[in-house]
Amino acid sequence: MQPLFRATLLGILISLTAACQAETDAGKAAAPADSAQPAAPAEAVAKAADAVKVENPYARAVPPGQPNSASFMTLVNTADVDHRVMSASSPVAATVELHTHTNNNGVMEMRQIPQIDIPAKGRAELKPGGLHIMLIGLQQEMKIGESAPLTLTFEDGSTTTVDATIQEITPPADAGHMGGGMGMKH
Ligand SMILES: [Cu+2]
Repeated sequence: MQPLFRATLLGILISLTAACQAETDAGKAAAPADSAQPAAPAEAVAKAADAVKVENPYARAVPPGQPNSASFMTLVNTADVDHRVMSASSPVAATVELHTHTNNNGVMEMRQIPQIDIPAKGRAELKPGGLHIMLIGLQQEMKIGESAPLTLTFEDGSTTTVDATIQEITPPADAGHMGGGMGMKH
């Protein structure tokens, strides 16, 4: 009885090992390349909108009749990968564009840019005289103390909506032509 029992046990062990091996092989064969690394898919499905935090969103108060304003904020990327803001929209303006300022032979000029990059574990500062979100063709007054909803769309299509506090913003002292440019050029 004893030898038979031992033989049976050994048989079970062998078949278990074999089954285990077969399962592993099957698993390997069936697994697509991307599930071979468990961490990768989790990273890939993390939305840009969840990874990028918006700090202190605000917008420039403008007198009635002014056609344009601008919004500013700090974008903080908490992820290990770069993210990008591709566009923005707001019910307060007919057109919303991503802009930056460039110094063109001593004259500060605004121009539209295709995207705002937020490096991995880094930040992008949108501030007067630099990167900003241009609100063109205001649909309502931009009154101090009120707020303007602003939706950012990232490279993966995910979105974040923030309320930009409307504040009085004086142009930087060294802005030169910029103060006029902000109001007149767009
Ligand atoms: Cu602008």
